[in-house]
Amino acid sequence: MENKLQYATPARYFEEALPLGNGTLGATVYGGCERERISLNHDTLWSGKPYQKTRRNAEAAYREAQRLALAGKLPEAEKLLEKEFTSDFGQSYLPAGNLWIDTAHDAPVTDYARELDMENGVVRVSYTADNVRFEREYFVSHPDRCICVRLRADKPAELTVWAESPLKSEVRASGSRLCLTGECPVSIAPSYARDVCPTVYNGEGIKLTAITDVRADGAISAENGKIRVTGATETVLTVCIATSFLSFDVMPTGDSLGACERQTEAVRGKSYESLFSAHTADFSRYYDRVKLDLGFETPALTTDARVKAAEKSADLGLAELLFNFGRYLIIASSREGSQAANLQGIWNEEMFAPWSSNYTVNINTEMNYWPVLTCNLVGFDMPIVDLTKKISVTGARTAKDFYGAKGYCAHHNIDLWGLSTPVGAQRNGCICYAFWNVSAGWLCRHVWEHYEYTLDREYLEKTAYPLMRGAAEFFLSTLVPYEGKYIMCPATSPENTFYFADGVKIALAPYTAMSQAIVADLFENVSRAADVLEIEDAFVREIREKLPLLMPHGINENGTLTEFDADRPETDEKHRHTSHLYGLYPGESITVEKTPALAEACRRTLLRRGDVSTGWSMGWRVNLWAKLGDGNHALELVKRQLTYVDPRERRTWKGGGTYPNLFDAHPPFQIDGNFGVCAGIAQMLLQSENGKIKILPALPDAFAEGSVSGLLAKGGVTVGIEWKDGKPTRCTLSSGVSQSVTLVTAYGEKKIHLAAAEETTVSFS
Ligand code: FUC
Repeated sequence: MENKLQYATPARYFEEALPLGNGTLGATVYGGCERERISLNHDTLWSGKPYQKTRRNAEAAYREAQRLALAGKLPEAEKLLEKEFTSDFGQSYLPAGNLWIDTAHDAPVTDYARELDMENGVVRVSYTADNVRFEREYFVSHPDRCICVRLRADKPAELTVWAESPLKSEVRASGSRLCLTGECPVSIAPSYARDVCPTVYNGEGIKLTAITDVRADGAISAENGKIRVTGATETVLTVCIATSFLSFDVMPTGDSLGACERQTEAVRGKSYESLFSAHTADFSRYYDRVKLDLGFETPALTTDARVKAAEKSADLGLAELLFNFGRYLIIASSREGSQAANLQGIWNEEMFAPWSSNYTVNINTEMNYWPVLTCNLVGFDMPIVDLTKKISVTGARTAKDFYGAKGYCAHHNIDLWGLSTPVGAQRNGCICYAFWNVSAGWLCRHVWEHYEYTLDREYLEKTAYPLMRGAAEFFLSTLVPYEGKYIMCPATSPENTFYFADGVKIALAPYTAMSQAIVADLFENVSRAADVLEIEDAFVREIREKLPLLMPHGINENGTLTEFDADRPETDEKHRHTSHLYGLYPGESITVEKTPALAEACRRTLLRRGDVSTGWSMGWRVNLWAKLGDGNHALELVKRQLTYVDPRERRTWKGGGTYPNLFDAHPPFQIDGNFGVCAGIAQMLLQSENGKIKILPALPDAFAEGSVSGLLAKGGVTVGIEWKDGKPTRCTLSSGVSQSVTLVTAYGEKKIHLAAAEETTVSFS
């Protein structure tokens, strides 16, 4: 079983260091001997304060752009939107700082080992120096809301603990405590637009307090802003972090110092052993829900060496490791009540992180949540539901101001404050990402799926349906009639462009496959939700009337799926986004059985786009191939995603792959690819849609024998599978409620009845 990441040297780069987290607090551990670095994060540490952008003439510009687009004047429509519709970029996710531990070793280090034990959420480092054996253990506790580090030496040793932060900050040491206080800028530019605004501190930004409390069996003293420990064989550091963030719509005036002090006191009253056991019991309870065994031998190599070696000879155990790492990262970065996992989950060391480490919702944020429910982590998806709630508030104003529309909408970027307006700041070419108004529809797929996996009617009625209804109302009030159908007009297909005329590249079309597919998906799900809730009103009637009238997919002359309104000449045949395939995955409208011609068009599209792409893009393609039932091609993509990326090339923008710490490389690091590939591997084994549970729907030939337990299918059915020679031998199913399900296997379809809370075993021979 592949449950560990292992290394023989300390990390030099972030992409070699090991991430720990409890959804809110993040710690990235380098494992240095002479000097240890632990970088610190808190998920509410962002630049900015509550804000809502608007543009005075936006609605008029939108209407005029719509008229121009319908008249075929696409470049004019695009320019107009660029100048009159886009507004400022959003705010950034910021680092809290670093905790440093200096030791007094001056001898060479031997017998070094560093590992991430994913089952328990623990990092361990051990080595020998000066004939002393050093052993360290690190974890981030959810029950006790703190970062813990225990440093042991088999002879009394000394160390110095200090901290610093790139924020406006100061550090004080007194007694056995180190207190870092800081302030976030109230405004900061994104990394790609540092020219557009300066970094501004005016006292209104979020405040931070991080208290490191030191206990040791030796002497502890505070000296020059640092804590010094001497003559100790055991030192325990606990770090509590609090911020003044209260809510996206309230000034951040919370008492971070008071909150942090209270938490520090609460932790102080507990022994290291009790902190450790509460943490491991909590973490492993979730991690152990799923067990995958693909039966491959684990080679005696460190994890980074394995990834490198896999380029020459396949190491398929890495697929199992990558799957488990995805589950590990969910538990560490997204817990009920935490902020949604952002572009880097919760792990970021930079003031100007790539793409502000914010929420890019034209694929990236949603991809973070693809594996959550199938991997039996119900509840860990709630942060994305909460994110949707946030934009249902800010996005109502955006819908009104920018579109004169009902309901709510958001565009391609969201931040802690619920940014919902189009960004781009009038930059040339910004429309390809900025003018994209269907994100609430995509987010609502997650809102709905929580119901599908839990059958929690109260959640559906009180939380999901109102959110889905608001998003659908926006679409109902913006759809326009066109050639006997309804379209969202104008529209883009995230970040792709086409040649409008010789040498004229544009992004704006009268409509696009993705916008149409997202609207159709939402309307379909609203209709299903209304059935469950027995709602039959004018709104539901309109949804059901318009659903069959939405402009459907088209197929190009070369057999690929049409991305824009027509068979437009591509500017980049290998483009990383596969937005037009939304209906295949994550949507469900295209399936090999129901819509074979469209499924074939998707297959041809994927072949044309090729396999080599950015990390997340390959992650998406694993899922798309799995949905097409082609496990072998899906596995090819997993192997590609395992391409070793040297951390020194973190900003080269060369092909995607995997860093030594298994973080996905766009490059640079983006966590979405980790979650995408995790979901894709799950989809090789289990898919559930339209009342059917598909067992091993896309098993690669190379995974001939194995077993998995604890996956979750829609309907809240826990599924275990054992297989041999590529075919299932045994399947176990259990559900909290009694229900009938249709099992689809290589042997055909079988209807079975599941009694509430009883395990049903189906054997195949
Ligand atoms: C989308 C993608 C980019 C990148 C960014 C964060 O804009 O097109 O490749 O992943 O999000």
